[in-house]
Amino acid sequence: MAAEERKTGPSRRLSGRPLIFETKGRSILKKVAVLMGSDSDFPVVKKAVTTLKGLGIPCEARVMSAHRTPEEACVFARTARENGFGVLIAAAGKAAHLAGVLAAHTTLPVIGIPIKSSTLDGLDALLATVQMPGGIPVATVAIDGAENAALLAASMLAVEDDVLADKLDAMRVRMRERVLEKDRLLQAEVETL
Ligand code: C2R
Repeated sequence: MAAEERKTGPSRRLSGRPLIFETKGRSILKKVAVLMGSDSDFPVVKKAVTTLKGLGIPCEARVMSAHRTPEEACVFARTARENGFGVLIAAAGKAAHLAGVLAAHTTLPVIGIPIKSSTLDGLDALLATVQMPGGIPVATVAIDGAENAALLAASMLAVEDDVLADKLDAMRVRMRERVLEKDRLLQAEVETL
């Protein structure tokens, strides 16, 4: 959808009512917390931080563990809303309980990143993160899916922020152009075979 259409057009109406963005260009961004069970997760989690920063979203990155620092993790989640956070991203490997425990202590959206470890290739963390019992949701991205975790957090914040929504649209346009260019190059190479 074109940026102009987003701001003014009828396509973002629901039941005949316009959605919330009465003021054009409004941007009141909440922070995103990027929490990881260990500093050993950071090489993967870094992509979430760079993606958020690239979109101009304020974020804080912390090492925090439901196992090793349970008090800090619970307090962080309980106070996250009043501390200006809108979304929590939680990355953990192995018995990955961090995202679920944070989600138990806040009704802010929690996005889990299962981190690949050496022994079970991340399947352990994926199942521990995704298989939440009913009532306490965790939105789980792919194993090591740090970029998508950041983009999903951005999409959540963009529900009420049309400046951010425009940035996400622009990213999609650039991505489409890159893929179309790759397709053109592939066609040219296939011609030579
Ligand atoms: P170390 O490298 O520090 O031994 O940690 C971390 O996310 C990391 O991937 C090994 C792995 O343990 C994970 N960890 C969790 C939690 N805390 C640490 N899964 C948790 O609270 O869920």
